[in-house]
Amino acid sequence: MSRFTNLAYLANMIGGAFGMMLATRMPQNMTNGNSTWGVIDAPVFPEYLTNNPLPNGKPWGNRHHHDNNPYFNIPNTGVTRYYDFDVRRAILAPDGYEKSGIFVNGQFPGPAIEANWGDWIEIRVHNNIEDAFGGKAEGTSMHFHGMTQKDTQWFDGVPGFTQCPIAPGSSFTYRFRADAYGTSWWHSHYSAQYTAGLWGPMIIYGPKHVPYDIDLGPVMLGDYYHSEYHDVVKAASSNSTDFNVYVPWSDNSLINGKNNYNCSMAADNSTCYSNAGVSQFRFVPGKTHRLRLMNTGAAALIHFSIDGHKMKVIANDFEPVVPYEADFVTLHVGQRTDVLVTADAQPKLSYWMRSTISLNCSVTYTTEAKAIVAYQGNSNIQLPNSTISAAAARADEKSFLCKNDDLEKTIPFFPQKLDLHPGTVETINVDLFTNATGHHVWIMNNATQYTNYNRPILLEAYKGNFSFPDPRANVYDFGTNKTVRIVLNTNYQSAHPMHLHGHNFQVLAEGPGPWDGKTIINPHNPLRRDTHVQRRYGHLVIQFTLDNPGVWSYHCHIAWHASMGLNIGVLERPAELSRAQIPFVMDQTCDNWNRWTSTHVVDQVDAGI
Ligand SMILES: *[C@@H]1O[C@H](CO)[C@@H](O)[C@H](O)[C@H]1NC(C)=O
Ligand SMILES: *[C@@H]1O[C@H](CO)[C@@H](O)[C@H](O)[C@H]1NC(C)=O
Ligand SMILES: *[C@@H]1O[C@H](CO)[C@@H](O)[C@H](O)[C@H]1NC(C)=O
Ligand SMILES: *[C@@H]1O[C@H](CO)[C@@H](O)[C@H](O)[C@H]1NC(C)=O
Ligand SMILES: *[C@@H]1O[C@H](CO)[C@@H](O)[C@H](O)[C@H]1NC(C)=O
Ligand SMILES: *[C@@H]1O[C@H](CO)[C@@H](O)[C@H](O)[C@H]1NC(C)=O
Ligand SMILES: *[C@@H]1O[C@H](CO)[C@@H](O)[C@H](O)[C@H]1NC(C)=O
Ligand SMILES: *[C@@H]1O[C@H](CO)[C@@H](O)[C@H](O)[C@H]1NC(C)=O
Ligand SMILES: CC(=O)N[C@H]1CO[C@H](CO)[C@@H](O)[C@@H]1O
Ligand SMILES: [Cu+2]
Repeated sequence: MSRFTNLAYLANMIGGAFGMMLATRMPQNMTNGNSTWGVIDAPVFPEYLTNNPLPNGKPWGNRHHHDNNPYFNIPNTGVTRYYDFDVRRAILAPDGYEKSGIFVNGQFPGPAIEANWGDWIEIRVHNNIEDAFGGKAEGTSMHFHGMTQKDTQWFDGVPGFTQCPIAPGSSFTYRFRADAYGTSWWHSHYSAQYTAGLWGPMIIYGPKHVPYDIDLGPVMLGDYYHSEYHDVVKAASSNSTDFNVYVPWSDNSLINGKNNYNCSMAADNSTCYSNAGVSQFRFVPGKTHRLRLMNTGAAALIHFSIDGHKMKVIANDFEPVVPYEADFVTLHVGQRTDVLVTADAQPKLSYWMRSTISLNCSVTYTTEAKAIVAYQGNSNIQLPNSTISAAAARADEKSFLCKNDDLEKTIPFFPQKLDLHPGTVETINVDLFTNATGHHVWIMNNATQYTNYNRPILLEAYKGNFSFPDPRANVYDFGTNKTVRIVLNTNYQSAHPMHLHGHNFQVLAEGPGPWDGKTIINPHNPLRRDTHVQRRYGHLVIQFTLDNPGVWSYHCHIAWHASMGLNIGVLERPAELSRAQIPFVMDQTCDNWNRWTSTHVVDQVDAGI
């Protein structure tokens, strides 16, 4: 099955119906495999899952909107949600360009993980990535973005940090608590493998702090590359002196795994179709819809807007915020923003939803992904002729600095004061470095992280070894400090969406130049989330509480930057690790990996995470 032979589709094309018309878009199985993301009238999402009957109404009992900080007072539902992930290579054409990728259950984007706040989630991952479709067998490992993994630090999914990769032909079961609620995603953390298609949304249902009518579910945004991910990583960390080589260009921008592509731009367009079709969403007139925006791409900063509609921001990552109005929303890789949209426009028309790659911050051959918003009752959906709002059209002018919304604007709904006397302050300088052979790597205080897949740091620490003399491990042992403040400064032109595992953090300051050591925005209640942008030529100051023994990656979520070593390990309360119960399966996973790597050469083209 190396090529599609969908007769109905070919007949359609031969019939001359070529272009962007709705009726002639490619069949869903050719573009997105077994996935139904992006089709009109896809099922909307429930308020909470009810398949396991629970007494007393909602599964979170009487926790209501005044005392329901997502990270505290987690309900014990006694329920486990089971998922089975078959990971293997296949050929799909999400934007019309046929290419080999790596998918879960043959779906792109991957299946949604759904749970109620407080449930346990169990995901059995089968690594069936084989030599096929131009790719090779390789390891894998799955990360559940934003989950703190308290007491389950083994299941954070970062290879070389918390586990050995899952060897081809092996399986591994992740088991963790849904210990925060809101919108997130899961993705492979093995090299830049997720950009080959190995990701999907994760929704944890919980109390609402703002009322709405309909949960429209995930709206997954991101840049998209036609080259195989190894090749992109190699180019990014190459010793080419050509900026356009070591800063790779994306080919397209997708919404829920779809967009059209202009095949004339492809070097080889023999298996490229210019009518893949775009995603479609249904609004119910007069109702307020929740859209769970997430940037699941590789490298691009994105602006999101819907023609003719205003949005209200209600959460960033897993943190509810005091609602504010927005004409557009800015998301860098790994970030989520929940918005409410009231369907108050002319219901007979349809409207473009737009996900626009910032050309000031990223490089791409296709800037805009579009999707269609049509109202219920409109049975004859036409291509919209709506136009972008003036404010959204100017989004990129303001974003020359490649930053998130001003910190002043985003107020956590559940206030939390800042500890003004952190146990330790670590200042780290971030820069691009050209090494002796001319290769490009990122340095953090002069060190470039490189992962040893065969000796995960957490497993070493569990055995009582807290010393990582190889500078490439890039481990910071914060011991038993109560709180830690990390200051990142950069003189370089790149911005970085910095993601910390195991925690949500407070953002104290971000701005131009190095931090002055004083300025703190909203110290009585600073912004909290798990991913925030360090702007170009600027600083980002975060602080978090060391309440989660383990080793947690703090890395740039630009896939290519992580590949080029922009990553540190936060070692937290290591002495307590030996008291934690290590599942025996961790050693078994390393045995399987060691056995596989003794007969196969691992082509580790990058830092490994
Ligand atoms: C493929 O590229 C050629 C040359 O640019 C162009 O003439 C042709 O229309 C393209 N095919 C498609 C399907 O876009
Ligand atoms: C498609 O790309 C080709 C080559 O870059 C360009 O000449 C053409 O105008 C593009 N077509 C559209 C509809 O943008
Ligand atoms: C395009 O705009 C015109 C009026 O401006 C309207 O009558 C027509 O229905 C619109 N079409 C769509 C698909 O929205
Ligand atoms: C430079 O970096 C590249 C990519 O990380 C690495 O393969 C190479 O060995 C480094 N060269 C030196 C001299 O360290
Ligand atoms: C680029 O790196 C390769 C090794 O990866 C080395 O052989 C070559 O000399 C380097 N080129 C330059 C210009 O440094
Ligand atoms: C990084 O290296 C430079 C040049 O070798 C040196 O001046 C600087 O002190 C180093 N910085 C750190 C934090 O080690
Ligand atoms: C501790 O772990 C590191 C990294 O795996 C290793 O280099 C070092 O030799 C270990 N030390 C001991 C005492 O085992
Ligand atoms: C606090 O963290 C620093 C590293 O920033 C470390 O040197 C120190 O030992 C830690 N203090 C405690 C009490 O663990
Ligand atoms: C300084 C800079 O490059 N600004 C550009 C940001 O992007 C907008 C729209 O693409 C351009 O008009 C600006 O010139
Ligand atoms: Cu980065």
